[in-house]
Amino acid sequence: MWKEENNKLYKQFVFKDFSAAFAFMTRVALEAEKMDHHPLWTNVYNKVDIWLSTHDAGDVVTSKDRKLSEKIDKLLLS
Ligand code: H2B
Repeated sequence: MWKEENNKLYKQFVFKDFSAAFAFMTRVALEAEKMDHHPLWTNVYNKVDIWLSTHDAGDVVTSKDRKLSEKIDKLLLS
């Protein structure tokens, strides 16, 4: 579940290893680029933490963030 905290949508994703985590990040990167909406994220081995906010709107959560979060969740299913 995405959590809204500190004006960001946040979720942690856990994979079986680094390769799976990085493959996921590649897919997210392509989607983010298409939307011109880029996440703040970290990756350590099999974990990817993502924070979404809209810098252009003053670093708050907007519909762009909600849309990207939904797309990211859908990437996991396909
Ligand atoms: N990503 C995010 N997360 N928020 C933004 O406001 C944003 C972005 N703005 N990616 C875009 C790029 C903007 O800065 C550029 C100039 O299009």
